[in-house]
Amino acid sequence: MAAPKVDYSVYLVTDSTPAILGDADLASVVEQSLQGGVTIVQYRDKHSPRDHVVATARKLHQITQKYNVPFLINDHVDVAAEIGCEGVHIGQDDMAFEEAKRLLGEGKIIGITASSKEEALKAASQGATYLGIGTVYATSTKKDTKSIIGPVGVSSILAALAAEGHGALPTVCIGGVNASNARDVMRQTVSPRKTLDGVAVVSAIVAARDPAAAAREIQGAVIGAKIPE
Ligand code: TZP
Ligand code: MG
Repeated sequence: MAAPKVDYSVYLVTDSTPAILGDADLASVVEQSLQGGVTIVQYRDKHSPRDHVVATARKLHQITQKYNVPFLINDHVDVAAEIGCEGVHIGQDDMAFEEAKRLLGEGKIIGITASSKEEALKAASQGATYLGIGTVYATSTKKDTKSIIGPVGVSSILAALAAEGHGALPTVCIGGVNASNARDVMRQTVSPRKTLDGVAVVSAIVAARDPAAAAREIQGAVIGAKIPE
């Protein structure tokens, strides 16, 4: 069975570090963001032991299911297979795509990070469900970002995808996106025959005083940018 149709407009990527989450409760932040209109959630946890990741993933998955929103796990493909969530997001240095597909089985979402045309085209031809393109703007959330490619870099990756027959592959951009620049990034990255499907956001929602309001504002900006004026 093919993976179901997904709305990538407002893609929340979580962060449990004190610098971003502060003393807030992650499950509560995720639920508030869903109330504000987040359309897909990725649980990203680079530091916790596996048993904590499994327990948190189960808890967050229960919440996203109430909102009928897909729940993905970053890196931990085995945990995604164990809890039966909707998919995973993997980077260029993580588990190979084919191995992730074998572990998860059919019908799951496998997103891949791409920061260059080469990475994007390789991921697309392997059969990635969607691409996370970036880093678009400077961010302090991820320390090892390879390069800041800007809207121009995103746009040229989109153009290359379209030119190679991957115009229908869903794409989001990531890195430094917030309510103030979401509309611009959606607009500025448009390339012939291909636009972004949404924006992926960490700190602008997780570190927000009001995650629901932050998500709502970003949703408004993305939807506004999708409607031609
Ligand atoms: N990949 C590229 S940038 C990034 C990831 C996971 C972090 C983006 O965080 P923020 O807070 O939305 O800038
Ligand atoms: Mg990774």
